[in-house]
Amino acid sequence: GVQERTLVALKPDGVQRRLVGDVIKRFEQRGFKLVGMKLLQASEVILAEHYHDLRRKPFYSSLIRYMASGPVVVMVWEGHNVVRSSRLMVGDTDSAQAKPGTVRGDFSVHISRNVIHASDSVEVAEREIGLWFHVSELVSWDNADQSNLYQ
Ligand code: YYY
Ligand code: MG
Repeated sequence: GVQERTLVALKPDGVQRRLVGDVIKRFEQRGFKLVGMKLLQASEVILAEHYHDLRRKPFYSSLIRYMASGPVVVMVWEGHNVVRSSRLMVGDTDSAQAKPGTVRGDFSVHISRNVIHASDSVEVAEREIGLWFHVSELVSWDNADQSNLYQ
């Protein structure tokens, strides 16, 4: 896609380990545009909606407990192909398989504490952004350096 948006979230372990700044830096340096961001304690209700497709998995209840164990930082990033690119920047779901240079490959060792979330498709991104953000919390603004990033 063209100018897509995606949801990226630092999970509670990522916040506890002071990785928020590093992750923001990676997305800024890549050339993506931050259009929404907040720190919050996620409720079980929003987490159940967020991970609805995984509700029958054996790891589901521990996943929800982990995600509710402390604050998360949720962000919306915009740019060319940002959904696919952010998945590549985040790395494999299983930290043990995640390549060095990815967030998970640089900062985590186990799938159950893999530091970060990123939407896995454009459709899912739209649903997740709508779940975590009010429309009024998203800001449209122009890159001053647009012509350095795009043709
Ligand atoms: O999108 P992504 O986060 O890479 O993986 P999902 O398959 O959507 O699973 C969401 C979340 O669940 C994953 O980031 C860690 C956790 N999880 C787990 O604890 N154990 C598994 N076997 C699979 C996923
Ligand atoms: Mg997923």
